[in-house]
Amino acid sequence: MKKGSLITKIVFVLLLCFVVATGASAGEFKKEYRLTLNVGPSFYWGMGAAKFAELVKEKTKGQINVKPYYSSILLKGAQMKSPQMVAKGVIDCAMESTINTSTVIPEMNIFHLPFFINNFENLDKMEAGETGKALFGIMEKFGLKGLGWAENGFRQVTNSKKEIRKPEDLKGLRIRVVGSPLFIETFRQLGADPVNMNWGDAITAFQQGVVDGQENPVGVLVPVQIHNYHKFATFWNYLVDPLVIYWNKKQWDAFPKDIQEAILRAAQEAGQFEKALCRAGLDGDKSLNVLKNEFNHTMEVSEPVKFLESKDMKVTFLSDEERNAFINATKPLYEKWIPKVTKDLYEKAKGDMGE
Ligand code: X2X
Repeated sequence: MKKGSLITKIVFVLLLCFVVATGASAGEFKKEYRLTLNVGPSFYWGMGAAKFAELVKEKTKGQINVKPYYSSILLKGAQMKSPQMVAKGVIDCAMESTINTSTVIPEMNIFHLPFFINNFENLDKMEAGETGKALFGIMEKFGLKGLGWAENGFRQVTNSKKEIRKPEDLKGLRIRVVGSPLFIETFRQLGADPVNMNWGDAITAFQQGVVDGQENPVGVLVPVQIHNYHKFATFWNYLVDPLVIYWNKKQWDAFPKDIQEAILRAAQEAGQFEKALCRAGLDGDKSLNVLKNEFNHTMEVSEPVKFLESKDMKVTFLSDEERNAFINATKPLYEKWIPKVTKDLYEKAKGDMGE
């Protein structure tokens, strides 16, 4: 045999081995991993999901392709169903509000007890502390692997009728709330007339005046241009909904270690980015600086309160005394809801917050 042809043969065999090896590893993964979320791509939460998909691709060197499916399209709008669908493996993963996870995992309501958490510091401590650990443990039992936290934000109430400064101001107002019993009970307790509705139907309801008001954080209020429908906002930070990035556990457990690590890092980083979007202009310069220095991102609306005011909204902040009236009015709910979130988790949350 000529020397040249032997080298050609060796190169050919090596090439074949390479093709088989890479082909086999590409075949381990699905072409697309479907991620569900409840809002559209222009929301800060939607931008966070796009960031997660981008970072997963980058950190797994193109091996894992996550595609966000916005506006609960995979759930036909039924926003509370994401955990079941991901646990069953019908959908691969999610970036979802704790509210939308709470009918399946009631312990998530720890974030939604009215006037319990009150500020970003407390929330961060809970997520990083015993509360976060316990919640991820509960999710695992349900077939979901929690990867990291992001945020929708502290929720504020808006309406088209009048300024809200005291519980009596809510009397008779038709307020759209998400289909969670805790939200319905909270607004009933305050004397309002809560209307349970999926987010997918809410904008039409605002446009048509089917409801007088709603409650959501600035990461939703600004992109959705709530000022087109409502003239009054009360910034009362009454509760918060973090977002959880989670994956079907069975699928997750089958991923190789390096892929798991890469996706985890993507979830942490996307969470940090998305939180900063939602907090920008609400925590001094802190989040604006994170966006600028770590993500080279400039906010279109860097001062959400001023932005809403510039659109002729009346934005009301409550005095301590006014706030106390709401706290007292909603306190009776704790008796029923602490057992539902469990006393143990409630104590863990208080411990994390240093209370
Ligand atoms: O439905 C809502 O209000 C929203 C968009 O905030 C959630 O998905 C929890």
